[in-house]
Amino acid sequence: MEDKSNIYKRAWWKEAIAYQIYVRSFKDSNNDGIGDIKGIIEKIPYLKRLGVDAIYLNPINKSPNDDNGYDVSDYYSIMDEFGTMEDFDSLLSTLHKNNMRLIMDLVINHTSDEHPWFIEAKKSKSNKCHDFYMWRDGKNGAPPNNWTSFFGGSAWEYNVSTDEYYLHIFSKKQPDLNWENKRVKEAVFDIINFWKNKGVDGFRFDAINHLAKDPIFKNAEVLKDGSLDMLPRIQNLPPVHDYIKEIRTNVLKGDSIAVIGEAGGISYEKAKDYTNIPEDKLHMLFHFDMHSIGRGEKPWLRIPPNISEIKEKFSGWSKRGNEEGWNPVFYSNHDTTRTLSRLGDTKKFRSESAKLLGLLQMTMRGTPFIYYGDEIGMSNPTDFKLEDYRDVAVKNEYELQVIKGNVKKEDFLLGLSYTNRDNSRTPMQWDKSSNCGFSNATPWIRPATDYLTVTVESQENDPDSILSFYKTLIEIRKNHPVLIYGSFKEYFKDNNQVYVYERFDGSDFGISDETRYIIFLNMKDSSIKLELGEYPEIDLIDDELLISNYADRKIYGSVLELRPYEAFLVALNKG
Ligand code: TEU
Ligand code: CA
Repeated sequence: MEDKSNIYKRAWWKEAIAYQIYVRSFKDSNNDGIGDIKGIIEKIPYLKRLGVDAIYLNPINKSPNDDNGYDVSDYYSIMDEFGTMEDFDSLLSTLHKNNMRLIMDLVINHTSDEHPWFIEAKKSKSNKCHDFYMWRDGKNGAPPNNWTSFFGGSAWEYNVSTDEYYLHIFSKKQPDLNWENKRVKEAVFDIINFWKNKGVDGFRFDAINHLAKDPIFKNAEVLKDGSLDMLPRIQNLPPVHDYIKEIRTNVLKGDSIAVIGEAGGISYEKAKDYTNIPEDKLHMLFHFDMHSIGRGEKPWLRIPPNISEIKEKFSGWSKRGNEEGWNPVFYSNHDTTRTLSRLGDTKKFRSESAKLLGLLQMTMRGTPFIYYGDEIGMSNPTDFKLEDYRDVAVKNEYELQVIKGNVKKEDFLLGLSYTNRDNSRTPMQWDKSSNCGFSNATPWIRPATDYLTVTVESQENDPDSILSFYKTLIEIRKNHPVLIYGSFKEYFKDNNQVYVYERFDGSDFGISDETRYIIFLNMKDSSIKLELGEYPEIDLIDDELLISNYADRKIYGSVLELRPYEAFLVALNKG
């Protein structure tokens, strides 16, 4: 019987407030229009004041930036645009001096096609690096099968020197590594060890669920049921768990270093396949649950956010038992659009809905990952033209969809404004100067449209701002560890407008706080009356209101009127 005690062990990565930084867009210290490591160092005091304990950086290794760092050409160095290894060492030591930590993004499913391994591999079939990648013969001059890339077009690229194709489930400049090859694993273990020995506190392994591809692919037969069937053959296959176990047992033993993986297509029901045995698996799993909320059946068709779906997902993750592993809590990152534009209201109730989203994130069971800019209510640009987009996926998809006449250009553009990743990659809005205080040079991507009004500068000293609200939320979470480790219970489950839940206990983790914390969220832009009578256990009388996004919130009586996007947290002092 394995030792279950470590499931109830407290850990820094369970208690941390994490903050994701898309380095390219955070702060440019040398005015080349691109964010960099020295820029992050400059902003550590800001992050410290916010209450951040750990920063998660998108990839910083050397890269030609076909996919903004997710195409690595040298794992042992820092991307030129982001600075030097000395800058990295200075960042890490400054973070550690501030009692903060660094989680690194490592891309181990594929390399850049400019990585030395691939430059060698494509030379000949007998080259020592050839089987680092996944090669197949074509069929009558066509690719081995009709698999497609996540970024549009075929998942196969022809290589003249060896008259064969290599697999790339992402861009053609991101050839997939062959994890069946022991030498690939050993090479990756060495990379992880290098950064671990430098003192990195955690790793987020990119696209880890894709490390294994299905044997069907070995026959390279054309798939009968079309390329959409491709996903089951390239994600979440059993060997992935063997590879994760090998990483854990060979290089990342124990729980002092956070081991996080990203896995599309997995939600709370199956996450335990990745996280339920701490010593062999991941500590946490990044999912894609919130990415498609609000999307119609075409990218340019939007539907109102499905509140019941949002509740089901967040509750599902929070209800996971300790034995299933730990959770991250987030709704946005660099692969989707801004949360406020997707789930909140940027027009009439910007402040209320941004604060509601913050309150939800800070009272869930799991580690909050604040995506840079969400703490000030940044939102999607509303006026991007085609030439303003930088995402590698846009160029391919535009060719395939518009040039080939399948989609009207205006629909394609509208679809980008609702779904493209660049919406959440605009420069951090520090102040209302010409480039948001991000840079004195023209930024690599245009600022969002609201950059003049939504800024750190305008909010940092405003006690009623979204930023101040996040700071208070973070303090409350840290001062009430039941909100971190406590159990989760939901009320009004079937109501598709309000989200009401309770956090309580936490004694499994040695917390002795009898207080019960009740969270009320009105997830829509209309008021609603809530009859508490059916839940006498939360009939509020003189309990303590810890935080509310409406200044005049009174809690009493058994009927609550919740105003648009009204959100508050009550401490029930009853035992
Ligand atoms: O994203 C992974 C990803 O996009 C796929 O896993 C897919 O979308 C998902 O499985 C759908 O179910 C990571 C990075 O976050 C992204 O920014 C990179 O572009 C991508 O990998 C390639 O490195
Ligand atoms: Ca720079």
